Amino acid sequence: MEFNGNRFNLVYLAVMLGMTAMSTQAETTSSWIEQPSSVVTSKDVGIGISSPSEALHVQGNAIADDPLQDNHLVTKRYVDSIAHDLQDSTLQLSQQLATLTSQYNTLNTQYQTLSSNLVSLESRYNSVSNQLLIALDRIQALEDKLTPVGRNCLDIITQTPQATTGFYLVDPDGADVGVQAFKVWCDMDYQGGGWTLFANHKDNIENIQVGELISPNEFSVMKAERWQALRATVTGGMMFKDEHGKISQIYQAKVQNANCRNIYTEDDLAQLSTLGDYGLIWHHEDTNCDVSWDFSGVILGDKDSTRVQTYTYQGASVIQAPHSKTRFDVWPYGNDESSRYHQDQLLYFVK
Ligand SMILES: [Ca+2]
Repeated sequence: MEFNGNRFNLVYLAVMLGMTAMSTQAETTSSWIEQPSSVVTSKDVGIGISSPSEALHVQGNAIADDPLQDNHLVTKRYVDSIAHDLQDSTLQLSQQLATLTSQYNTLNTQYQTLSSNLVSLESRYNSVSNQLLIALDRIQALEDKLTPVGRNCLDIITQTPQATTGFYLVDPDGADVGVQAFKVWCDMDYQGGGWTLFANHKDNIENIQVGELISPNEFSVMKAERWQALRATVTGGMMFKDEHGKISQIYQAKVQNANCRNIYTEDDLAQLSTLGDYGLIWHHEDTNCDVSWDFSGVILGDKDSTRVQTYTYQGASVIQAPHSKTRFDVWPYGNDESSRYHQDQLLYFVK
């Protein structure tokens, strides 16, 4: 065992001083410590015998079993007791260190095991996730095969009368030609169903967005090539459903015979040409095409520059001017010439 603390050094020095003094005056030297010759050789202290064992109290420096003051030197018994105490403390600390080392080793082993298990679990999780994704892809493929595919929603409900309102796969221009089949939202309830949603729009849209999937939950319009393929299949006309469930309609004859603009002249729903202050997807007017007092129309308009000023309050509206002879076939807005007083949003369907 080694004692390197300052306390031991002080004790050691004190003992040496004490023994030097004793040897100088009595020519006798304690046998319990080696006495360096360089320390102080003359001190006013009492002299012990060859094996001092009792406290000696003297004037000046003192040799004491119980050193309490700065000028006390210490006895071997004191040094032994301190050494014994240090031995005990060191032993206890060693035992605690051994215990802690053992506990650390145990915990470290457990940690290694848990780490290994975690790696294994992560690996299994990744494996299962991949298998799940593969399975979901297969389910989707099967669903697509099971879903009835038609040219439009009317085709689907004709083939499958029990079809309910929701998303279906359509290929308006037929398989393997033109556009690829794509999903559409079909209203299969109103007037026997078969209505295909091609736009969802509201007032105050600065720029119309083209959507991959046109749904009642997102404002967007159908891609141009899909719209062109879909409109070629229309046989029943148009329907517009506002956010309150109110429905307006134009039957197919009027859709086809609009003299100013109809769905067959507007190829890109996101880039409708404007007339006056409107972006119109359908427009019939008794005289001229200047959207004056005798026209009916369906607005699918956005700002798209500063040219259109009415987009903020009737970007999605239907209009039949008071003197228009061409009326909507279904008009739920009373005597008002514009639906803008009653609604802000429209779902645009064809059938
Ligand atoms: Ca096709």
